[in-house]
This record gives sequence, C-alpha cells and structure tokens, in this order.
Amino acid sequence: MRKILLVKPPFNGLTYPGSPKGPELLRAAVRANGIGVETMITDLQLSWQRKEDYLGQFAQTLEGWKPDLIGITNLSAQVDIANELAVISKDTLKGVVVVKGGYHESASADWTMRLHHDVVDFCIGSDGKTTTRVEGELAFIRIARLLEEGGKEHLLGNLHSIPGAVYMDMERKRIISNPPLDTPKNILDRVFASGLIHAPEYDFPIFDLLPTAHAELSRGCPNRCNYCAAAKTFGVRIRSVESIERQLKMLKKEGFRAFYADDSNFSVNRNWAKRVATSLYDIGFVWGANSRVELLDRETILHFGRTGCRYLFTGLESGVEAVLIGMNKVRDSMRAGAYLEKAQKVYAWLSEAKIPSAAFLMFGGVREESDCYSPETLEDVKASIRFAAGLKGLRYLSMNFLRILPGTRFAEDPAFSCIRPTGKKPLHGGYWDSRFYEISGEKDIRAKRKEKSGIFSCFELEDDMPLTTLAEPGYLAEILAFAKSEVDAQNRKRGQHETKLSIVGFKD
Ligand code: B12
Ligand code: SF4
Repeated sequence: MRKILLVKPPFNGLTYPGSPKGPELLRAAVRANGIGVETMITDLQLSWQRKEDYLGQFAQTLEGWKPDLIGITNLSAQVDIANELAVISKDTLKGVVVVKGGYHESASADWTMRLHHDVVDFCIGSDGKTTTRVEGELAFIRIARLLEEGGKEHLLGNLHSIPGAVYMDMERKRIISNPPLDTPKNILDRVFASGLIHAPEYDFPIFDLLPTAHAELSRGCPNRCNYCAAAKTFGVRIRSVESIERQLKMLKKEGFRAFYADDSNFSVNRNWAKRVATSLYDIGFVWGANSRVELLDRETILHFGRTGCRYLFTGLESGVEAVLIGMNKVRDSMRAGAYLEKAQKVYAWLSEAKIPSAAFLMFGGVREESDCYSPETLEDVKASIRFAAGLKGLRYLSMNFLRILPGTRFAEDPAFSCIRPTGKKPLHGGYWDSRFYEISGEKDIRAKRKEKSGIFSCFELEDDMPLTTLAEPGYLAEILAFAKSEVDAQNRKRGQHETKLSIVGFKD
C-alpha cells in the first residue's frame, strides 16, 4: 500500500500549548473516504520541545518508513524549517513527492514555488490575492486518490485536477494556481479528527493539565481585521451539534478530559454555542474557546460559566478608538465607542461567571486620521494599557506587537506603508523566507532578537518575523515599564492583586 507521511514542523515561539490540527484532519479525511493509502503523522513540534534531535529523528523516520508522499504543514513563522525538511526529504528518499500546505501556503504558495520548486513539487494554497485561508480536505482526498490509483507519476501528471494546487510549469517557467475548493459543511461534520495525538505538552495549565483535546467546532470568520490571516475567508461554517457530540464521546473514550475550541469566534452563533457548551458539560469536559467582545452577552457568559468554561480568549487589541479603526476591528467611531463600552461589561460578566479573563493588547499598528493612517503613538499605547488595566475583574493583561502576516491588508495595502518595513511595496510571503533574501539580494527585514534585545520576547516576538517599523527595543522597554506601573497602581487602588501582567518569558 502507498504511504503518506504528514509532518508538523518545530516552532520556536510557544505562546500557549496549542497543537496544529491540519495533519490529523487530513488523515481523518482520507480514512473517512476509505482510500487505500497508509498515513502517518510525525510531530516534530513535540520533539523540538523535548529537546530531541528532531532532524535526525525525521531522517530516521524517512529511511525506516519510506513514504511515497510527504505533506508538510507550516505557518509563516515556520517557513524556513519546513523548507529545510523538504530538502532533507528529497535528499533522503529519491523520487519522493513533497507537498506543502497550511496558513503560509494559503497566502503565499506562489513564493514557495518560485523559491523552492527544486524540493517542493506543489503546494495547496494560493497567491493570497483572493483568500488568506485555503482549506485542504478536498485537495488531500484527491491527492490520496491519485496516489492510490497510479502512484507518484500518476499524481504528478494530474496536478491540474487538484483543487488549490499551486505548482511550477517548468516548460513555460510560470506558476499555475488552481482555484481552491471550500470544504462543504457535510464533510466538516463527517471528517473530525479522532485519534488526536495526545501529549502532556499540549495539556493546558488553565485546565489543571488535564488531557486536552484541541479541535475546530466552527470554521471561518466574517470579519476583516487588517492584521489577521484568518480574515478574507469563506464566511463561517458551524458544525452540527450531533457531529460535535459524536466527536466528544470519542475523545472522552480516548482519555481526553479538557477541550479547547480553536475556532476563530466560538460564539459567532450564540444559540449554537450555548448548545455546544451544554454538550461539553454533559459529556464531561472542562473547556475553553476564542471569541470577540461584540459576540458575547451576559446570559451567554453565565451559561458558559455554568457549563465548565475555564477560559475565554478575547482579543481586545486596543483601548483607543482611532487605533481600533486603523486595525479594522471596527469600522467607524460610533462602533468603536460601542465596542469599548461593551468590553467593559464583558470583562465584568466574565468575573461574575468566575471565568478567568485575559485582555490581549496589540501594539505597533496605525491610527486613523481624517484622510490617512499614521503610526500608533506612545500616548495611544499608554491609553490602551490604562483602559485594559482599569477593566473590572481583569485577571491577566497580555501585550503583543504586530507581525506583518502575508496576505493581510497591513501587508498589502499602500495605505499602511507608514508602518511597513517595505514601505509602499507589499510585504509578501517571500519576506518571511530566507531563500528570498539569498536570491533577491534585498536587505533582510526580519527581526533578529539576538541583534536587538531579549525584551522582544516579552511581546511574543520571536526571531525571523517581519514586524512593523515601530518595534524598537527602547520603545518596547518604555511600554513594559508603563504597563507594570499602571497595573501596580490599579491593584493598589483596588487593595488587592486582581490583575497580573502576563509576560511569556524574557529570554536574553
Ligand atoms: C492553534 C494555533 C496555534 C498553535 C499551533 C500552531 C500550528 N503550528 O498550527 C500555536 C500556539 C503553536 C500557535 C502559535 C503561533 N501562531 Co497560531 N494559531 C492557531 C489557530 C488558533 C488555529 C490553527 C489551526 O489549527 N487551525 C485549524 C487547521 C485545521 O487549519 P489549518 O492549519 O489552516 O489547516 C487546513 C489548511 O491550511 C490545510 N493544510 C494545513 N496543513 C496542510 C498540509 C498539507 C500537506 C496540505 C495538503 C494541506 C494542509 O488543510 C487544513 C484543513 O483544511 C490559528 C487561528 C485560527 N483560528 O485558525 C492561529 C494562527 C494559525 N496563528 C498565527 C500566528 C501568527 C502564530 C504565531 C506566529 C504567533 C506568535 N507568537 O508570533 C505563533 C507561531 C509560532 C511559530 N513559531 O510557529 C496566524 C498564522 C498566520 C500565518 N500566515 O502564519 C493564525 C492564522 C492567527 C491569525 N488569525 O493570524 N498558533
Ligand atoms: S482577528 Fe479575529 S475577528 Fe478579526 S478577522 Fe481575525 S479571526 Fe476574525
């Protein structure tokens, strides 16, 4: 039987113990369709965390298992290591087919093919012009089917028939990009990943380290935040409660006791979300999810609290109206005012429901002026921190600095050249990729923490990410000092240590 190896590359910036879900879902899609290929997943994210020799392990897996096809998933922050794995694959196994997918390829598969067609046969993704999220289920089913029917040659001869395949036409030296196909809702309902890889590294401290399953219950986002790679999607699809309950029961049997819904917005449909919350509780899970303040109300939050919700991630992003508009978090100042008013209520309701709350702020963006955008100011940053630290019942305050992700409006729209290291030129996916700099001779614009300062880690900034022009160590230090004094002052005022400033880790 022909074999497919799916690879999760390592990453060097753990902000929370999240698990990449693409590979499990793709394997489940192939199994649910009864396709006669063998699939295996190798999780090098775990090997890396365990400080194992992950490259050696990868080469050994290749030599021992000898797959016909290797599928590598990658976020933009993983693009270099993922490409290195493609090189090792081709060096170790002559004739193996290598395909890449995931968020980076969703936005910039054209760059991957231009720069790496010597080691990557094709990607599932796009050039980022029409969408920033390309789904892989239907494409992967087609890939596995072609492999089953006629092997590697047959697969490579039929790339034109794979939805979302992006590949190089070597004769005409041009990139071909097949239109992607959205995963229909009935497939999402049918294909849920059982057999999730459980590892203690993926258990959430907020769930007392109970075995934690990570999965999607809905997919997509109707919003268009300028910084976000999950924007510009296909709308939202929620899974049926029946399919979710079936999955939860299977996960329970597999030993999971906690559940994290990594949906973009879990409460996008509040009635549905409440029903799912009840199912999670009845089947015996403590759980958490992501949402937005506009999508929450008191009744929903109290229901979540009663049904085992232990964490609700809400990206507040800013406490300043002009900055919220600059992010396209909201469209105008009327909505911005309403957003901030609602935020104050939401954090108080979370506290009433005894759900630990966290406010996430993101700095380094733009503010709206009357006829243009200008860089966010230090005064804006301070006002945001003041707003967040003053939220009643806030448990954690976390600060983040903007990375410019391929395919997003901050990366592409000339209106945002004031904060883009490439100025008026779009910041495409190539700027995340080392090979681009070797070939183009352009100056490397990615942040190098070692050359800069350990303070970058306090804002969840790891090496090799293009940031905004505002990310300078002195500025970050000033923000950090202000945040500390503001949180201390608020806690003193309340007479208790209600709010903690959450810093992922200072690394020097
Ligand atoms: C879970 C998660 C994490 C986890 C796991 C990350 C991972 N490797 O997947 C952790 C905590 C580690 C994480 C970290 C970060 N994350 Co994160 N994270 C998410 C989150 C919430 C869910 C991702 C997910 O599992 N989705 C579900 C799966 C099924 O979707 P998928 O991966 O796109 O897979 C589908 C297709 O892409 C395709 N596919 C995927 N892989 C493959 C492979 C092959 C071979 C094929 C054919 C197809 C294919 O098929 C799948 C099914 O349709 C998303 C936001 C969201 N709600 O989507 C952000 C998101 C992925 N994260 C993001 C970012 C920026 C980060 C950080 C860089 C933040 C930071 N600290 O700086 C770090 C990166 C660390 C690093 N160095 O890599 C961005 C990524 C943008 C980009 N272009 O890379 C997102 C989209 C957030 C956002 N809205 O902008 N994250
Ligand atoms: S930040 Fe959240 S609300 Fe905004 S587009 Fe991304 S997923 Fe949607």
